[in-house]
Amino acid sequence: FFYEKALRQGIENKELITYFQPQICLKANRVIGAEALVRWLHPEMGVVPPSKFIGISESTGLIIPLGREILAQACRHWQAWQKQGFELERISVNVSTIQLMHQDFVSSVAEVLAETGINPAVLELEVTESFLLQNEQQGIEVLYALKELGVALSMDDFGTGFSSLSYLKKLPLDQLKIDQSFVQSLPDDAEDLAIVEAIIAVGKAVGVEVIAEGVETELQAKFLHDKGCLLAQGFGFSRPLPPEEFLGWCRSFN
Ligand code: G
Ligand code: G
Ligand code: MN
Ligand code: NA
Repeated sequence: FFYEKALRQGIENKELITYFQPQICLKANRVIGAEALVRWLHPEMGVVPPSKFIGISESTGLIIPLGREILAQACRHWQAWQKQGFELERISVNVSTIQLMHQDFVSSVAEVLAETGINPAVLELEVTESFLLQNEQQGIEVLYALKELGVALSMDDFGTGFSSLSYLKKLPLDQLKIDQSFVQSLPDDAEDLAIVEAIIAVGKAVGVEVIAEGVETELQAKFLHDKGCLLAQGFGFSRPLPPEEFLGWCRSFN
């Protein structure tokens, strides 16, 4: 069912939209950002999660127009919320390695920034370590070019890849995102606890902010805060929300 043609049509019919998961400052207990997460609002299937179509979008190249559309939607929603008096410090958008390594990626980000007129510092791009395995030198150059645009960079799924930590010295990162697999069993699992503490220490050592994802319980949030991880997102605060519900949720939380 989920073949190229269906997805292409879905993109053309504007069926692909972004949900937003709030990111919380644990110190202030306030929403400071949001991660944009794509959903396919299929006329017959209902809400289709990205796990069902990101793979095919990558193998067909459709991730290029789709990714650009998601980026533009995220920036437009940020602006709409700002107009309503709610100014998020940042909006995070996932970027797959195929997008990042595409020759036009940096210029497409620049175009979306120009089109929407948002402050580039508000936009954070989430990348994964896998680009380093493909073409490390090219990947590093792309990240520096993105930093020139003024956007922030986050390393998603941190700790799950096969890369050496030495890249932390080479890459212009602003944030490490602790993968939810390490957060899930906190604070009971001794290994996960050690890994999370180590990531927080690495973040401090290289001067990069750390955020935990997959935070589901109050105990996890308290534990992370006490260990010095001051940012979190997860079902414990909110699931990814449709854009029309996001602002209301943030207003009642803050
Ligand atoms: O929202 P959900 O938890 O189902 O997301 C599952 C996966 O899909 C995550 O790994 C996330 O990185 C990926 N994903 C979600 N939205 C996007 C997107 O807009 N672009 C890319 N490249 N990946 C996305
Ligand atoms: O790959 P990436 O880390 O971008 O994707 C985040 C994914 O994690 C999304 O699919 C999102 O819906 C999911 N997610 C977000 N918060 C939680 C959580 O608290 N628990 C679980 N199990 N999944 C979560
Ligand atoms: Mn992500
Ligand atoms: Na992740």
